[in-house]
Amino acid sequence: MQTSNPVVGIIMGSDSDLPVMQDAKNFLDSIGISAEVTVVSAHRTPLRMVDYATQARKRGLKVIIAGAGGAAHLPGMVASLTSLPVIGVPVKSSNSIDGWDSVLSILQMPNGVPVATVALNAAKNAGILAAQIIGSSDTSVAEKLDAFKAEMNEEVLAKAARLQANGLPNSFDTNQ
Ligand code: RP5
Repeated sequence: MQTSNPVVGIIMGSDSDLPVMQDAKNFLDSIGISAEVTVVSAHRTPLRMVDYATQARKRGLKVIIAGAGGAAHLPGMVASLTSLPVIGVPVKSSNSIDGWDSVLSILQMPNGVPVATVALNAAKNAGILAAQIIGSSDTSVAEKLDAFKAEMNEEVLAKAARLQANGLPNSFDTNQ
């Protein structure tokens, strides 16, 4: 259930992208950023895409995350229609040859229309980046992101300690 007006719009070309794109929603939920999720297809619902992109700012969205696979034109076309930041998630979908088609379709934008492209299927990173964009002007979000980074740091130190405890040699003694 949505508790406040969404500030991040997560859109995808098909519901078949949802298993990947869910990671963006999950991350944003975990730090209390309200996000909406829907299907918008650049090729199959072009007018819906225009409506979504052109109304996004008025509706209160601050960042759009757009995922698509194959000939993945959704992120770039949405970016062409709004001045909100657009984060693109290339999805290795049923119609992707090998994922490179989605990556290059989203990454290789012309000058003037950037899409912040994350790695193949990396919707969690899209969620983190959206939070960082919001956190650049929202201290409470920035504090949660700092805590998230501190937690990752601790997890890696714990992994290093486990390797050493299992007898692997380690001459690197900083604990940072
Ligand atoms: C793309 O085609 C979608 O983003 C999806 O990744 C892919 C396959 O779509 P479906 O055939 O599963 O609807 O436009």
